[in-house]
Amino acid sequence: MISEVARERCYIGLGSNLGESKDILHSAVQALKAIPDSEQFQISSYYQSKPHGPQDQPDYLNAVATFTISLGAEALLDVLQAIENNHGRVRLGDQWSARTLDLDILLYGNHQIETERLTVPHPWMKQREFVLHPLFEIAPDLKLPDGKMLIDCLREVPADTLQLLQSQ
Ligand code: ROI
Repeated sequence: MISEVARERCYIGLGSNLGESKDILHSAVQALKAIPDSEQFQISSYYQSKPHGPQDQPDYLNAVATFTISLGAEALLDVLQAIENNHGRVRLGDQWSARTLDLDILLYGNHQIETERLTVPHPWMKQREFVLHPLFEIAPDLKLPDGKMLIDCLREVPADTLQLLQSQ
C-alpha cells in the first residue's frame, strides 16, 4: 500500500550574509519552487537586517517563502539542506556565524515537532523581526500552533533595524 502524507503548508526562512546575497536568495527561491510536489508558492520581499548574535559579521538579507507540500517535515529538511549545500554553504565558525545560505523550517502546517534534528515552530522565530515581518507580508492572518496570532507577536518586535529592499 502507498502511504499517503497529508499536504501541509510550510513556511521557510531564508537568510544570507556571505557572497552575492541577493543572487543567492534568487537562486534559492528557484530551487524551492522546483521541489517536486511543491505548490502554491509565495515569497516575501527581501529585507536587509542587522545580525542577531555576534555583531562582527555583515548585515543579512532575509525573506520568507511558503508553499504546500506532501513531504514529511524531516524529508523536507533533507531537501533544504541539499539546497544549502548546492549553494556552496560555507559557515565561518559556529551556528552564530556568517553563512552563504540558511534555510529554516519556521512552520510546518499546525504541527509542533521536537526531534533530534528538528524543532518546529522554529524556537526563536517570535523574537526575530527578520522572520516576523516578511512572514506577516505573505500571511497576515496567520495563527501559530500555540494559538497566538502572528500580528500580536509582530507588535512585540519592532522592525527598526529592518530595511525593505526596494528592487529585487
Ligand atoms: N541575523 C539576521 N539578521 N538574520 C539571520 O538570518 C540570522 N541568522 C542567524 C543568526 C546568526 C542568529 N543571526 C541572524 O543564524
